[in-house]
Amino acid sequence: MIMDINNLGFAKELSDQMKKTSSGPFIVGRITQEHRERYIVSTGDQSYEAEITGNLRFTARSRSDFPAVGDWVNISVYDKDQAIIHEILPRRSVLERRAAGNSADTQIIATNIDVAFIIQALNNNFNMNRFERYMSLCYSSHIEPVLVLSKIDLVSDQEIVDAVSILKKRAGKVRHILLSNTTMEGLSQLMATIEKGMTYCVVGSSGVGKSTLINNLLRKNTLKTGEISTHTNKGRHITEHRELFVLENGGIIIDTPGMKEVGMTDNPKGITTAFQEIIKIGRECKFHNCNHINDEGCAVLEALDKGNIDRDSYNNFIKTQKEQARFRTTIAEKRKKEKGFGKMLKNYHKDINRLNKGMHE
Ligand SMILES: Nc1nc2c(ncn2[C@@H]2O[C@H](COP(=O)(O)OP(=O)(O)O)[C@@H](O)[C@H]2O)c(=O)[nH]1
Ligand SMILES: [Mg+2]
Ligand SMILES: [Zn+2]
Repeated sequence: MIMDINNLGFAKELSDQMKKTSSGPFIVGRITQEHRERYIVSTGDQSYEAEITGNLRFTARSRSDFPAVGDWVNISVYDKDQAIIHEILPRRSVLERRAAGNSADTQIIATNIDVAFIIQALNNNFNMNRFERYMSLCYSSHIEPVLVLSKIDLVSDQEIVDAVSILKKRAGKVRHILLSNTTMEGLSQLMATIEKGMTYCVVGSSGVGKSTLINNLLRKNTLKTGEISTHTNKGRHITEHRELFVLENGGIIIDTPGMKEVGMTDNPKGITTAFQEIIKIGRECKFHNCNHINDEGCAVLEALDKGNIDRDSYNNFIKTQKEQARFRTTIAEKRKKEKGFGKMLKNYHKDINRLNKGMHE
């Protein structure tokens, strides 16, 4: 296949955008890999090892100001296969989570994504609450979630039926696919959802079959796969990384490392969309700022009593919302501290100026 920039999903809207923003002798490429602030950028027909400019690094205020896999970037080439990244072009969508630990930062999973395949292995990893978390992250940024239940070859038919009934009850409108990377059941259904020029990513815990799925889609063993024991850390160690691939049918797909925590970001849109049934009923509550926990005249609690809202889903809704509120507090505190620090710096410079003046007088 002869490749050019269009094979990476380069769209007209982007080229229009570029005409407006870019200047200088740059060429545009897409980040296909990231290894600790070193990047691989592809222009379709060529790949470059790239670093960001000092200026980009210097003006970065948070981790999301650094390039991520999926980003469109302006680069300048200075050697056969070496380049400098000057600018990140505006992101059409960003899949991100709260950074692990107790930080006030978010971490980008991938950018410019149309569809996320959220994978859970049915034999030991199925968890509807976690699905709802991933769905919330997708809906925060116009990304369509597709729920994939993998390793169906390892479970009984009854287990499949039970899982699907939970999916239908709690995410009835969301597409789902039953998959085995071993028998290939469901692979053609998944392949059929992939369109030319659109960008997809696979997300989920470690060991659920993300890389195996991509190998199957590529029809070759490009990515290393294997069981990682999370308890003992023994066994074959797979260095997991983010990487973008172009499939034969023209779809673009990004592999991501396994995630242990799926922390909510501060964007409330995702949770509101993922739990829209609850939100809709909540419009009937007596008070418009009802928090649906113990308020008088709460339509959500009433629906819960009548069995019109799934109790597990409700509990997860309350939990993720609380977590989001806490995260927002953490961010607000951080900003306040930064502001305080900024003020201190200002005063410091004022003092220095005054001293300097005094010396000259
Ligand atoms: N039985 C079975 N094993 C699978 C399936 N998908 C992946 N595996 C195996 O599960 C292990 C982890 O797969 P991998 O793709 O590395 O998971 P990742 O961490 O999500 O990328 C490997 O040993 C795969 O061969 C599946 O559908 N059925
Ligand atoms: Mg993997
Ligand atoms: Zn209410």
